[in-house]
Amino acid sequence: MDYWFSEEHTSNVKLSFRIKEEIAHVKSHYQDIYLFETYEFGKMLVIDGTVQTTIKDEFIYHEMIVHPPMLTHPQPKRILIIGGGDGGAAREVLKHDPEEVHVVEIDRDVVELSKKYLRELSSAYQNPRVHLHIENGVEFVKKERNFDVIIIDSTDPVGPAAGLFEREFYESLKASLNEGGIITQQCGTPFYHPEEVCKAKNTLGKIFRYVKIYLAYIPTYPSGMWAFVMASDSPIERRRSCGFKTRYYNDEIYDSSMVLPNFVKEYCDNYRD
Ligand code: AG3
Repeated sequence: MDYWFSEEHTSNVKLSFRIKEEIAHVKSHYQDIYLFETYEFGKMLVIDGTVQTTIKDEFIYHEMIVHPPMLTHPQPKRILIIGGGDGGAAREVLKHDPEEVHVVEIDRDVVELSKKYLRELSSAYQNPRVHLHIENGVEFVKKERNFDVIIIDSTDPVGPAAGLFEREFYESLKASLNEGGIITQQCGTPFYHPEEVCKAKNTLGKIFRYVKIYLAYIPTYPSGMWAFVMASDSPIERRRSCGFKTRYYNDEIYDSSMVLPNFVKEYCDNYRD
């Protein structure tokens, strides 16, 4: 019997994956979490019906949420990751040889499942420079400061992650950054939800001097076209090259990922809230 998991991308579009095995299903305090073994993408983490990461394409997302901001900052030493409980972003951050990496994940079950089944990502937790905090990121940034780079690796802006896309949270982020600091956030698909992408850009633009959207192509996410946003009070430009091997990111991609199609530019230029 065929077993398929489908994520609903809109009420009229679904993307389906043929499942070899359901490895785990946990209803945590916050979310409904599945770990599947899929035929095409290997292990896949699904939260509240949305694909978070798969072994086959996670490198694209994790390289792109980490390397652009890390190579924009002249000397990133203290890094904060909000969300990112699977450890994938922390694994990429470690390649930059930082002094400290703090991962603030609200849902302990995401971390536990990843430690058990997604070793390719969660191996980062074995590094003594990585400090895990099971806490609400919104509260964490109200009290902790002095970060050079803050990476917000959350779920979609509905449900437990909604507060991570609000102005008040962005203001706390700014207060938690060192001079020259930078933040980056995954902000959804401009194809189906340009309003989410442009809202993030617009709100950050009220607080930070420089804001840039950039894109990556992620096969398992809705429409495949995914947006991230960087914000800083220092100009956003590449200050260093990447000194290690990558599978998606390269120095040309730093610039090309910020070149936006007209429908995205126009939507954001006309966006008001
Ligand atoms: N976090 C962003 C996933 C967003 C996917 N959205 C969706 N499938 N509708 C990924 C976490 C990886 N560390």
